[in-house]
Amino acid sequence: MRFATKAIHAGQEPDPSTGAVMTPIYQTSTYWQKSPGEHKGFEYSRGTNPTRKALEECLAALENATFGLAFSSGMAATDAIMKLLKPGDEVITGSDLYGGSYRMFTRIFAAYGINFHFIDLSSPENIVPYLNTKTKLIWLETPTNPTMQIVDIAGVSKIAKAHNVLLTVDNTFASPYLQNPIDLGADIVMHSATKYLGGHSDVVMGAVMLNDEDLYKKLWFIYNACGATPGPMDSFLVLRGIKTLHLRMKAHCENGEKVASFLKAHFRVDKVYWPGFNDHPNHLVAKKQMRDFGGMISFTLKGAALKETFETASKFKVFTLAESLGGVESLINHPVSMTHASIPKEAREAVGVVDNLLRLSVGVEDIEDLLEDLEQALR
Ligand code: P1T
Repeated sequence: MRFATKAIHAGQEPDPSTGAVMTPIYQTSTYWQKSPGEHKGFEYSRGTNPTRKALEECLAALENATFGLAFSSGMAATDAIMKLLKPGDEVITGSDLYGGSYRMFTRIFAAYGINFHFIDLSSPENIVPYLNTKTKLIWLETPTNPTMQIVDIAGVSKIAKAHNVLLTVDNTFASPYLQNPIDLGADIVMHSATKYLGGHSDVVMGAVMLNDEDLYKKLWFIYNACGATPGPMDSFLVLRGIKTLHLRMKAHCENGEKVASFLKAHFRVDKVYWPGFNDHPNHLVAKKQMRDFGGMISFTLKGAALKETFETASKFKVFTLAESLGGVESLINHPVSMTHASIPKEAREAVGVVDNLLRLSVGVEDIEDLLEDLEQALR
């Protein structure tokens, strides 16, 4: 099946008990057993639920993976993957990363004896000096949050495979519509399904997709044993959101390109971070591994201090000042005080997360309204 067909149908059949065309919300915590252990494949909803199962099959299909797991948030998905590691293990990851991932790595897993190297991943060879026998995982985002750096997934995968190190790609910003890391050699794909997969800013969820059965079994054990699994209502919402993923992403990309070009030409704007520009440092890699360039854009306000940046961020009327991204509505975010506040100043400024940086999640509203809003807010 092709992408749009998978988005609408994968994992979903008319309900066997009623013929309902849409997957029902199986709002139950537990399931009848005829005699102990004799049941229809479902025992207890922390581990298995039919609505969640349909979603997980759909998620796997979108990433061309064999297995899918849904978690109660993107962070819960990250947490489960990190629990594959043991004290003394080392992780190589990017220096530009979602603030919550950085916080979990440095303040939760570092305390359990896992060592993290935060490095510039713009060139795969940068990884080599950090590899040693303790290296067990490479964790990368591409495009990165919030400066839209592009990491060459196939290039990193080649190095990871040669050293027997697992590669996980956080594919939240691209969505499976724009990029499929498993096809490029990644072992695990992770998503904050809160974003483009859900698509309507009405649910918090995480997803993990992979091919290796042993690894899937290990992750399923953690998922069931630790229990950060989503309920049936949230599973239904993401399953429904995914049905329009391809339509929404097309519109996000179209609007994104126009907003990026508008910003680039604006006298109050200094840097614009968007992988679709020819002069983006890894534009050619983006062109090779992504189908389009997405609707996430960051920019700096020329010469603006924090106060002026706050004033500008508060002037938007169509873009809503809020954390998160990937919904149909446009959002504006100030990374330093919002999504990336938990990263120390020195570390974030080294990768361009400065006081006058603003991040846009360009939604699918009428482009003229979005450009007029930018025009009035930047006046
Ligand atoms: O919020 P949650 O569903 O737990 O997902 C965490 C997460 C993981 N990875 C990336 C790349 C993310 O962007 C996020 C969440 N990010 C935001 C809330 C944000 O506004 O950037």
